[in-house]
Amino acid sequence: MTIETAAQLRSIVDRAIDEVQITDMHTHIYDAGFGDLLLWGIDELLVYHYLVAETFRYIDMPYETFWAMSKREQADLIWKTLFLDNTPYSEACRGVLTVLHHLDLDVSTRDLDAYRRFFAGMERAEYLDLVFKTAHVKDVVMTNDPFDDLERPVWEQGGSRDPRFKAALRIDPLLNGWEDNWPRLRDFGYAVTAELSDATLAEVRRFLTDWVQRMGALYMAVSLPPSFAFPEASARGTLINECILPVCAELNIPFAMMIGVKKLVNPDLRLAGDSVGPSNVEAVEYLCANFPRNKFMVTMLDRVNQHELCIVARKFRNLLLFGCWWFLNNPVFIDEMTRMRMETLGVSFIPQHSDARVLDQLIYKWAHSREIIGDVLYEKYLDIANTGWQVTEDEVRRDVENLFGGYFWSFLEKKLP
Ligand code: RAT
Ligand code: ZN
Repeated sequence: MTIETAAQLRSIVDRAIDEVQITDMHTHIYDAGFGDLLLWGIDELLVYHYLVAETFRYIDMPYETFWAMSKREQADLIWKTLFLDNTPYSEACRGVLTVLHHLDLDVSTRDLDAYRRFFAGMERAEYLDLVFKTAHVKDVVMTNDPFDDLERPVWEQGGSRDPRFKAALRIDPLLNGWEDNWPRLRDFGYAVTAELSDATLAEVRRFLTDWVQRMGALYMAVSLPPSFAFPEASARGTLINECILPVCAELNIPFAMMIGVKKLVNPDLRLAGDSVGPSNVEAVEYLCANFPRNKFMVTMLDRVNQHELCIVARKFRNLLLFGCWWFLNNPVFIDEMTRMRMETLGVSFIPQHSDARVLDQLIYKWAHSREIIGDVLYEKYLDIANTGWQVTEDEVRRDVENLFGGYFWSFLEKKLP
């Protein structure tokens, strides 16, 4: 192929990537109706748990001293440690700089107070619009936990009203801590007991159905440890089998499993204290094979699981892979995983979600990922162009639309026979 054709292809891909409006299918941000649950601004960006973990690589301060500090003091310390005393090129540090840069703030001044003044002058609703526009995001899926005492009352009073924010019912407390959490279900008005009798299981199904409907949840989701197995003689195994899968099938919504997190290996770090371990892909294979009428969305945290998971997705149309999750949300892994997935699955996967906890993070997570995904896509088109295959601009746009949200929405609509 000629250099001119390659350059033309590059600009078609760049244009499509630049113009696509993204659906971000897994975040931890909330619409303004959730009040203080919506985090934004420079101090929130700095106290992001990814940066807390990195800061403790350099400081000897006792953990309790750090946690006793105000948010502003923590942000000051993190700024000094990671941005001034050291060079901020880790992915999470670079992200803060990308956000400031996209907001037209001058990062060369290193003037934290000036950045604070910029955010203090912003009105929340106006800023929310600006972030969505700058990030090229049209809608996001939240993570919604009815066991959260700050969040539950908002839903009980009518819930999310901003149509850009969609819900996902998160059920970690149910599946990962039945023994501790079943009394809470009883407090919510469901007649359950510790023992998973038929009556209790029926009440759990009623709870799930009520909450999916109340939230308009697009899917149910859980994060799971590396030891996750299925089938399994445990409360979690029984609840998945008897409650989650039947309710998801009945309501035709996917069950999203995020597998591979080792919770609190260092509890002193709090939210930053979780780690990773290789998981058992066979549990996913078993679920897909034995519940063909259920739809599953899966992401795994350990790099070593990614190839096997791609192959399982080739075998089961009821499985949709998504995102480069958490410790894999680094350029090196996004590049590798996107290539591997494109080479094994074509365009039938969701390359990325943001996992943003702070509104502004939508800007950097998507700026960084769009660039990498665009580069990989261009190379893939180039490879087939070298055989003489001509890809049209409309086809490039179709693929990009699918990768950045279209495929997610069609999977939600899919009805399996
Ligand atoms: O990426 C994160 O911020 C993690 O702390 C988790 O929230 C993870 O993404 C999850 O959804 O469990
Ligand atoms: Zn998450």
